[in-house]
Amino acid sequence: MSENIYNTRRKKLLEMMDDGIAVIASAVYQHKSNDTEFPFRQNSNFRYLTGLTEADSALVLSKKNGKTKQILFVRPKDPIAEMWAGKRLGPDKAAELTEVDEGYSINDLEEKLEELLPGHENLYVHLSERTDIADMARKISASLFHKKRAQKELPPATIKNVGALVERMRLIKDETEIAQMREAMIVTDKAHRAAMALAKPGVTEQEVNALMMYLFSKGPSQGSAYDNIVAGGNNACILHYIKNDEPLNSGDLLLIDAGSELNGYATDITRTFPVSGTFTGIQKEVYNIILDSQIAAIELSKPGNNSKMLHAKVSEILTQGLIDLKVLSGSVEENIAKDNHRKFFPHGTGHWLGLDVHDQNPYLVEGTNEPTPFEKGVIFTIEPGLYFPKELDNIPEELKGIGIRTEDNILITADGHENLSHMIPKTVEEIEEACKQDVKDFLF
Ligand SMILES: [Mn+2]
Repeated sequence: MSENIYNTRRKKLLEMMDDGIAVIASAVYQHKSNDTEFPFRQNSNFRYLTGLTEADSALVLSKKNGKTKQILFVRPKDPIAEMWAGKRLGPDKAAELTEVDEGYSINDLEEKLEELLPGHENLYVHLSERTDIADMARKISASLFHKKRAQKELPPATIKNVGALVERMRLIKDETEIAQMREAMIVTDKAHRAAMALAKPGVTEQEVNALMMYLFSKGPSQGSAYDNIVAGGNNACILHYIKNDEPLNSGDLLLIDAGSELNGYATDITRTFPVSGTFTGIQKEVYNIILDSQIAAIELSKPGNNSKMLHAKVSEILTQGLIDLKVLSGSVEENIAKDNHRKFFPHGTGHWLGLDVHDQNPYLVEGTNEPTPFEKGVIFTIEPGLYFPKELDNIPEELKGIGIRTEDNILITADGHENLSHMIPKTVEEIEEACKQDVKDFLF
């Protein structure tokens, strides 16, 4: 039997660790009200290292005198609790499934840590997630200094961030991870096409969102990776507009930023298209400026390059566009030097993508101010946009109420890139064609 991928990842993490003990906690249920909870989402680092989606669990990895041990703590079997809230694996089954050395009840974590901590130089915890677990481990470590039995083997005296190590591993996606994202992208493509087919004057943002949620949930994806943005007209100028409750108007554009999620892996796609199916002259002009900048950034996506280079290229093309549109005057260089373009392009060009929609991977080379160079297996978004809110003074009247963004998901390959979302309509012609499709084609 081949070793499971999660075991391979844990072994790699153990190799990266100095002598020490790591405690990596799962997510816990978040209380909503009375006896109900918010939808559960597993902690991404814990999922990456175990594949488990159970709440209230912890992984402990020990590396001491050249020997390693992997221990998993999960909720114990409990027939009554399971009758209400679903099956639990239990410690034995969870240990077997994940190929760790030992499995225990999560109720024993504190007691076991007292036994396990002595003799390790470093305590690895996450410094910003499940800080209750980090605090607990640190307190146990401190109390052990005062106990007699700790005289021979001292508890760890140094705290290190395990998140930094796991998140560096997560930067490079392996084939299983890429496969999840490819599959999710098929659904995301379908949902964006369905939205283009459904949208017309009088239909609401809410209805378009509902259709996309239906398709994301129907599968094989398992819902949306983040709160969908379905923003008609001027609403597109609110970058994180998630109210999605207004009617769509003739002559307006509709900006949709929405992606499905599969087994925790996110897709993150934005398309902007005309509500009535045809771009106006000025909409087309702005759209193509953004598209040109995006295509230029995609072309720069290859090993060795970095996000800063892409952002510089996008900023240059968008700023030239703003000059052509008579929004800015002067040269590209002086406008960029004064950050004048930031008023209309206030966000970054993209972000890492993976188990989290804004994947927790390092943006800088450790200990430097240098951007992380692209290498085979990294995945990120490229999402330039321009926004001209109605409320803005001193811009041409015809631009007011236009907000456009185009976003694709890019995988770096050995000698270039692959656009994972290449199939989703993007040029003016492709979009106008997709708007003509019958929405019934997407329903069942
Ligand atoms: Mn994005």
